[in-house]
Amino acid sequence: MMISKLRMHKSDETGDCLASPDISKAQCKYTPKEPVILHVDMDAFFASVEQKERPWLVGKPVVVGGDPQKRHGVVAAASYAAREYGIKAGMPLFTARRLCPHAIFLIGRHQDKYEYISSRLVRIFYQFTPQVEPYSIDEAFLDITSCEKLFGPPLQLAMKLKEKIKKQLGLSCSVGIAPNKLLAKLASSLNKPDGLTFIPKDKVKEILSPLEVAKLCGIGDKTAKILSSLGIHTLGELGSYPVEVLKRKFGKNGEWLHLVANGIDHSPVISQAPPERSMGHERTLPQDISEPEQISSVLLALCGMVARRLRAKRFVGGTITLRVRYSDFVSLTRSETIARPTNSEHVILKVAQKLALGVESGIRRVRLLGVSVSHLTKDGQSQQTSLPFVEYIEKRKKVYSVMDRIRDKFGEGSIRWAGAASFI
Ligand code: DCP
Ligand code: CA
Repeated sequence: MMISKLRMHKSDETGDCLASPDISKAQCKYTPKEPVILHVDMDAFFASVEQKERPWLVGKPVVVGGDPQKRHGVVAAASYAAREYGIKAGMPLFTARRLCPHAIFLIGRHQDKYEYISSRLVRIFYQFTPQVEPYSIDEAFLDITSCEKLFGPPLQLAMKLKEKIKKQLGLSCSVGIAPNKLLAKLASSLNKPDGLTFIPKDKVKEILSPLEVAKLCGIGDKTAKILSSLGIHTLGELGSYPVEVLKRKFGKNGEWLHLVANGIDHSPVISQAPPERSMGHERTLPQDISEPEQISSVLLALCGMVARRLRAKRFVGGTITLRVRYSDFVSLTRSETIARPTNSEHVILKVAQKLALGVESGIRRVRLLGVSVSHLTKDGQSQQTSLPFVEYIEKRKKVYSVMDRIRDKFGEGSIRWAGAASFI
């Protein structure tokens, strides 16, 4: 098996490889009860997603941000080739253009797409452990303390995870493994891109000491500046600085700075429920139907229920699936993916009706109908909508919200759209 860039830690001049390919040896240092935390961070996330879609951009300087023609707008993501020119996230786009005029500038307007990849990523994490804490759109902590029996030692698990992400999403990530979240996050940042770094408990001090204070998550530029004015530049210097002086200078944070500089962090991985894959409803009808109006009426009721569930969990879905079972028990499903994920029953209905036309549901007698929505992502992401429709969509959203509240209070059957089947 190919091991992807198992690199030595920069500070390790002895050649004692932290992420040793000799996994069994590295692994011996963990006793089963010690926490094993893994941090995953996708490499140049938005830029890599764009490169995956357009393979000819792979290896090229790619910058994702706002419109480069406009003077405002900043870099959201820069490919690693772009970073060689000094381009980094948060930099004004015109500066990035000056640094590398031949870079490919893409407008990052596809937040939904990135959210969708992110939700697929989270699903991959849950295949390894139920203890998953998504940290940002492209980062997560995984508590893999008890996963050895299923997936082997932590480094082996990490390699399997990296391979799975590569195979299923076509993207690379960097992984850090350590005894706590703080150190796992640090570890994943040490060998980017496509890195795999292991910080064993007995090397924490050695690894942390020479690093600049700002390398640690939570120590920003402002704090680093104040520390620098005290003559503290490295984590080694910070860790051995009198904690009382730090407390006087930083208040409560003084103690925290002392602890983290010594690699101490007891924060648990706060896992969330695994994301739902799809939401749907189906009904066996009281009698077989074939009239298009009857079918539409049932579909409207089903779409209303699905959309309500999506809204309740603040999801939108991009793929709509219709399931039909005929009176002769033959069943089939048809799906369509829409450009803008939705939780509107009217949008779902429109697609379901179109799909129903394609399965002769107006000709053959139908016994069961079902509608489901998959490719779920969280609602509320920026979706570009042409202006005339914004007002219309907002009005509709208000109606949905009022109907949802009425149903919350008086029950599901208390209100329904005119034309929706009442027996559902
Ligand atoms: N992002 C953004 N604006 C920023 C920073 C980030 O829109 N100022 C978006 C784009 C990034 C994504 O969030 O691709 C993830 O942010 P990261 O900080 O993890 O950066 P990258 O994944 O791009 O790069 P790295 O390989 O350094 O993690
Ligand atoms: Ca990242």
